[in-house]
Amino acid sequence: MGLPSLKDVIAAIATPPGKGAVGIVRVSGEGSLELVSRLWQGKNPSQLAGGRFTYGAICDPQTQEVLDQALLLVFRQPHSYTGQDSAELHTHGSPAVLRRVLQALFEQGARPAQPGEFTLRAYLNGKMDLAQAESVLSLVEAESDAARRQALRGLSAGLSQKIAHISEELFTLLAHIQAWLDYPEEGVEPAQIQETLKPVLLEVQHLLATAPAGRIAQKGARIALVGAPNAGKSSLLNALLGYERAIVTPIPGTTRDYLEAPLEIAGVPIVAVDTAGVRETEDLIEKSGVERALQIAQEADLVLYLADQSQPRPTPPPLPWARTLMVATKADLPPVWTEHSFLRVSSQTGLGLEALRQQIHQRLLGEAPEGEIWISNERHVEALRRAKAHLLEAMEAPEDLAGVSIEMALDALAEILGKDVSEEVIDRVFRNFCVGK
Ligand SMILES: Nc1nc2c(ncn2[C@@H]2O[C@H](COP(=O)(O)OP(=O)(O)O)[C@@H](O)[C@H]2O)c(=O)[nH]1
Ligand SMILES: [Mg+2]
Repeated sequence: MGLPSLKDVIAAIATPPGKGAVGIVRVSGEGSLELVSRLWQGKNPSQLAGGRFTYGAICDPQTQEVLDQALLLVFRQPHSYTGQDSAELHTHGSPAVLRRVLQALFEQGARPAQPGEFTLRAYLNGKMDLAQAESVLSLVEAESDAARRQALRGLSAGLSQKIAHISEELFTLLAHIQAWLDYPEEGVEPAQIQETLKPVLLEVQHLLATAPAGRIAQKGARIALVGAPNAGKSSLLNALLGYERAIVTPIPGTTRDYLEAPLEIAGVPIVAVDTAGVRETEDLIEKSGVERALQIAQEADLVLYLADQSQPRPTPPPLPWARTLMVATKADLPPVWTEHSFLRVSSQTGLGLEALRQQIHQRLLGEAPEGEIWISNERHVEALRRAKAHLLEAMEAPEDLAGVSIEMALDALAEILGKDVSEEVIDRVFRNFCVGK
């Protein structure tokens, strides 16, 4: 099918559907200012300086009917988002106005923009690389402060610079290897190849290690609260939420199903799942609740295993222990047992709650230090994994073959920035954008 032409003038509504204070129609492409001028009553857009607003009215050129009073913002190539002459019409935020304005633009020869086509043009015109374009999408979709920060870091080329830096080292090494192949007497020692590759490999591994945290910052995490009946799960959920969401009773087996509640810990959107108490039971409803609880624990990003320290210690259920935090509840009551691996918490007095929040944050995002680039995009993860595999190959290979593996690692890294990628890859990236972005 091929990528859409860069030459056409494209137009789209850039603001979300529905009514709003302001609505924005975007236009971009060669001749877009001349096209807009045919609808514009006011200062001639073709004579307006880039980056300037002007006030006027939008008219239907055929009937001379005024469609709305509006602001017009003009950008001149290459100083625009797309790198082309572009304009934004800021109208009143009425769907009726926006539709009519768009219609009039189409009648004057603009065509509807495809999803993400403005950003696609920015990428194809060299205004940003593919990783930055993907950050635009991540930023639009960011639902937490952590996700916003990461997307913004990507947009300001944080990842791109890191990839460029790693690639440079590999190019230099490649040149040395080439020289050695041409003039064996003055080239690199085999050990030198490994020495140079080691830190590069570490950097790639370091980036890959941030992927789980990056994904959680972008999409949020699910935390399951699991434990025996009466362990204090519902009370802890309420304490974390700060309001009474779940029913708390002294009767074991109150929560027979599960319930979900959204909360935020250190800027990360979290869905906490309160589950049925885990115990041997003959009650059919409770039994399926218990099975479901263990299932939810298996699927959660993090499990809180709760055990009441004022009662004899229960037998722990089968849980994914590597991603389970152990919590000793009712710490305001005298302990029957103590165990260092358990964090002592009282939902009643709030004791240990802050420490628990910190531990949750640490477990979810701990691999990815604040202030660094986190990988959150599946395409980047996949390319980095390939780069890592090729670098490992290069470490093992005889020096005359190491170069081939290094070249393949470089290709994988270049894909992240969108150098020499297929149209299919580009298409897949931009398909997820909305129209008008
Ligand atoms: N003293 C004390 N009692 C608690 C605490 N947390 C829960 N409980 C009590 O333990 C009982 C069971 O609590 P609940 O949250 O319903 O446990 P769940 O069955 O695991 O959901 C209720 O009577 C709660 O009031 C706590 O931190 N301190
Ligand atoms: Mg409960």
